Amino acid sequence: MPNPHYDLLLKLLLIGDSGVGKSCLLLRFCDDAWTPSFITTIGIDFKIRTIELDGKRIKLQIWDTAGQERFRTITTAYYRGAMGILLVFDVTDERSFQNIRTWHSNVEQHASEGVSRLLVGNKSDWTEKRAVSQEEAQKLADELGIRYVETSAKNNDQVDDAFVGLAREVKQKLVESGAINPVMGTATNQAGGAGGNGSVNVSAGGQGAKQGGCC
Ligand SMILES: Nc1nc2c(ncn2[C@@H]2O[C@H](COP(=O)(O)OP(=O)(O)OP(=O)(O)O)[C@@H](O)[C@H]2O)c(=O)[nH]1
Ligand SMILES: [Mg+2]
Repeated sequence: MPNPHYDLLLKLLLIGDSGVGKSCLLLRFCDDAWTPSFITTIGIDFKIRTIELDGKRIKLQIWDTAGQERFRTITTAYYRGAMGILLVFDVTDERSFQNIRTWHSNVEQHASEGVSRLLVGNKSDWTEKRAVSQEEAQKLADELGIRYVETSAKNNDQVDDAFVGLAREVKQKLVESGAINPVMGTATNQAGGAGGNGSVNVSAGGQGAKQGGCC
């Protein structure tokens, strides 16, 4: 039966060191909210937002992982089902930038082949504390063959661009691979889901389709 609420379901994943602002980016994108307090993520969480792309309703299921090392086994299990991954660092924290190489090799090791990736430098509002230049970050992104976006969850700067841009890239790849047709009505094969509606089955780690939550 056709799903009346969306034409395509995409699963995105946020990874990066603890404290870089992954949960704040998600809170900003899904709820347009901001909090200065740091409540570290325990395990994994997710939020949903439906956007419109080329006249189609795209439901984004965005998984937010804990950056802390002790949750690494749980969080890595979610890489496989991701269609797009945001590798987030904090532009005021050099170490979080250096660790991007490790996060990227984890993606190479555990995510599905051909997954779309985006490098995100968060906290761009905090100019006086900046430790990583835009040029430096762009150079790394070029080396990894991915795009770079600088965001501020606090000031709501480029947050939509980051998530929507990645969703657009994922959708484009699905069209190019033939998993969905350009108008998303038919030819869904393994990426297809509900009633030939172009929905993508993105269940990961045995999680049910709840509206948000934690392991
Ligand atoms: N100035 C500034 N601070 C931010 C921004 N985004 C997040 N923060 C702050 O950074 C801290 C950590 O943010 P979180 O989103 O919880 O970090 P996280 O990456 O989810 O951390 P883990 O869940 O432990 O992996 C909080 O105190 C936020 O208020 C931003 O864009 N600008
Ligand atoms: Mg978090």
